[in-house]
Amino acid sequence: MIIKKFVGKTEEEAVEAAKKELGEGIVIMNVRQVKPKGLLAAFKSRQIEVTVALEDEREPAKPVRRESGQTAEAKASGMDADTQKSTDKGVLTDQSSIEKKLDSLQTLLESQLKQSESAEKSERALEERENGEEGDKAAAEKSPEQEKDDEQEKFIRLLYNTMIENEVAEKYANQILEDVDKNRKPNTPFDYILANIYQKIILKFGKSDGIQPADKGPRVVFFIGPTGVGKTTTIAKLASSFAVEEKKKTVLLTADTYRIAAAEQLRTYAQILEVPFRVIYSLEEFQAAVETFKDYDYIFVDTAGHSHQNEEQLKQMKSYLEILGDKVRTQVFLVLSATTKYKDLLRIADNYREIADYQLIFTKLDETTTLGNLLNLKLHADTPIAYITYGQNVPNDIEKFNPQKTVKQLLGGKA
Ligand SMILES: Nc1nc2c(ncn2[C@@H]2O[C@H](COP(=O)(O)OP(=O)(O)OP(=O)(O)O)[C@@H](O)[C@H]2O)c(=O)[nH]1
Ligand SMILES: [Mg+2]
Repeated sequence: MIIKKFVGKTEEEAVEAAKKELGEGIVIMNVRQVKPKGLLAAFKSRQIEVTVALEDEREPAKPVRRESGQTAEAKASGMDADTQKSTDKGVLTDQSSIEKKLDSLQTLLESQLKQSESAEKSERALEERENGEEGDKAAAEKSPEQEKDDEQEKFIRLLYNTMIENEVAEKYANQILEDVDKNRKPNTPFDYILANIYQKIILKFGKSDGIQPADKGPRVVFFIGPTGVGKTTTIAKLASSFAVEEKKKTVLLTADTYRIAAAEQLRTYAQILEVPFRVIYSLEEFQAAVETFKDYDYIFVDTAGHSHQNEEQLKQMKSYLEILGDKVRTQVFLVLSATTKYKDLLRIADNYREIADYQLIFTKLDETTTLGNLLNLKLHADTPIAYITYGQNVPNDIEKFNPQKTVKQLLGGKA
């Protein structure tokens, strides 16, 4: 894994610089404001520092030979001897310490960054020395201390249990930790292990782009999903952001003609946002509406929530998704509630997969404290989470999905 920092006037600028150097595959680990340094600092504007990671095929940093009293890794990570002693004793293997560590993940990432650089340097130095002279071999072959190994294992088990408590599916928790477990060495500091796990999960979430403008013509965006998950409310939140904040030409359509109240709900939002609204009763009406609004930026389509087991309705929805053909750019979002049971979510995701490729939106994060299903569904459906919603307030309670907060929570950080 490559981890690197980039600085820019804005987050976008820093991310652009990162993409230029490392390619499109980067994942953002952390974003923070940095104060300019130096004599003229007061005259310089604040900058944004973005830490990015890129999974690569290279081997992880090799273990570093122990130096007197303090491991080279601990030294490299800027840990003083006392801190190291306390981690050796396993002080970190309780929840409150992990929370503290997670609160300062930026520092962890930094120490890991320094550490891998310094590990490479030490390794090179070691190779040079070994090539140059005999002896010293005994020290290089020093066996790992069992006690430390046990403490590390305890630490990893604690993280595993925390993930399971957060309802991360066992198979995914195992996948993540097995990898870390395999690569740890007796002198790997806990900080390094934790930062490594954090990064692994962030990379598993990957990146998502959310709703994107079409190159030409409108972007037709469908919202599908089970009853009552918050499709209509989510459309209102997003429409507000696009129509009001970004001043994009937006129109709301509803194909939900099963309940009069459902159409009225969206009509009311359209009136408040002062955007056009249509109820669609047939495929022909749908095509006509898309034609009418061909100069618009976004056409949001609300659909009827129904049981994902109702094949007739699923088929009908599929025909809506397909009727526009290749000429019109579409995007589909499967809206899921974070409060739905894991097994049901899997079935829903599978059934809707048959009608479209979708990205995910998770609603009602305010109604649950366990976010494991976000990771489970991302990995099961192999599709990004684009947005999360966390309340009934339109337009505020929505944001683009940012895995950093969720991953901290999955590892026992504060909500
Ligand atoms: N707590 C909470 N409630 C939400 C959230 N999003 C939507 N709701 C509520 O969930 C209920 C259902 O929301 P709708 O937007 O009507 O859901 P829908 O998916 O359109 O439902 P149908 O059209 O019946 O399939 C409403 O009371 C919303 O206020 C959320 O993020 N958190
Ligand atoms: Mg609805």
